[in-house]
Amino acid sequence: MLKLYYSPGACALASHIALEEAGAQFELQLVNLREGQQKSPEFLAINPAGSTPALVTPEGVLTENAVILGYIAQTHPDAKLADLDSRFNFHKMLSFCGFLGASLHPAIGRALFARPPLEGEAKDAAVEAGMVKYRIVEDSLFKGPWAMGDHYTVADGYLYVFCRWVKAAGLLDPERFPKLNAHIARMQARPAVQRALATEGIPAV
Ligand SMILES: N[C@@H](CCC(=O)N[C@@H](CS)C(=O)NCC(=O)O)C(=O)O
Repeated sequence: MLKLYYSPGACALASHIALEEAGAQFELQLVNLREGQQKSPEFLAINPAGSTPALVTPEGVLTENAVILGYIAQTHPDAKLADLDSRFNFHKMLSFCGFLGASLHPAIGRALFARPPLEGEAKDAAVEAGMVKYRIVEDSLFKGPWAMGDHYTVADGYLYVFCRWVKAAGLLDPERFPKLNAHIARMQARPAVQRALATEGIPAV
């Protein structure tokens, strides 16, 4: 059985949604980031980087959402969570996930979750730098109606996590980001997403 280490509302929600969409057999293990559980020896033995998500599979541990998402899509082909017939399309999807994980996530994470929190001009500058990444998604990377085009993929759950953060923070103006706002609504209508939110005890936005 798969085991996902997660923290409510954090980026592991993307992997959680993918497991729900896949109809996978899995269990969840909470890592309390506020209490610093990610730095405990027990968790560092799972992921030495001290971050969630981590997915324990029968073959070993996988980390990094982009990788976990690709693994879930490939190991649950019947769920059709990626274009598994086209090597190019599959990797195009991973490119998108790579942008989210390597570029957008650190930028918006710094703006919203820096410890200690940013304030004043420093916060404004960080928010602006973060929202530049959402502009790239809204204007260029997002194909519609789903991230990669006509078909839902695991990349949609990943995009949703980050859109959820900025929507909750009042930063995703519907007039400036119509596609991303519509995507949030489309995601939150999916039963798998509703199950993941309910299990993590976090609200829709
Ligand atoms: N690129 C990694 C980022 C993982 C990451 O930074 N996770 C955050 C939660 S969103 C975390 O666990 N941070 C640990 C901490 O705050 O110390 C991924 O996508 O899996």
